[in-house]
Amino acid sequence: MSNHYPFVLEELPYGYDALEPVIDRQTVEIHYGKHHRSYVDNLNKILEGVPDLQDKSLEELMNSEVAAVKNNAGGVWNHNFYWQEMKGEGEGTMPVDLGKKIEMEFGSLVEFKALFEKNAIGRFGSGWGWLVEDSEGKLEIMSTANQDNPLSLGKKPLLGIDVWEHAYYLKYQNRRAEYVGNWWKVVNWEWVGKR
Ligand code: MN3
Repeated sequence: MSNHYPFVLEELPYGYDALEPVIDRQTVEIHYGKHHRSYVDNLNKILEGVPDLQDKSLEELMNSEVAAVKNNAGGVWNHNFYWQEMKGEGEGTMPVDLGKKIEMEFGSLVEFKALFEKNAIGRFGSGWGWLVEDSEGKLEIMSTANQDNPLSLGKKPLLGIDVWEHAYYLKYQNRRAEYVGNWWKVVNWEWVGKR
């Protein structure tokens, strides 16, 4: 995958209906095919006229002081991540190392999930809820607004849930909490553990 201009829409790692019933086919079609694609297209359109930025990586562009560059680059990165961290066949097996680390830092998997959900549900307006690792290897739950990303704060995302309404509105309408609660069923823990 090329990590500079022109950016391409990463292939969806499964079919549009693979995340059913947690995330319905139509939501994936629109979220991936329209929203995610727009971030890629908009970023390319902006960079077309700015040769200085054309050799910058997505991560570098996410730190841009130009809001449109930062927002669209973040939109591309965040959605690449979102599709990769999920899978269709139900909640994957938690890798032992990750499970131990979560237990050590949050008490138990149940307590971790409750905190993660509360944080994601409480994000005001559009944004993302995250599990991140800081520079000392400590886990932390946080959220960001819009398409901001923890990388810009020196924290590495391990898990991130899109809580923009477009991620859930067709199926859940205003019931963000229900979407967040169901979302665990499509988390690919093996993938998360590899990070
Ligand atoms: Mn989205």
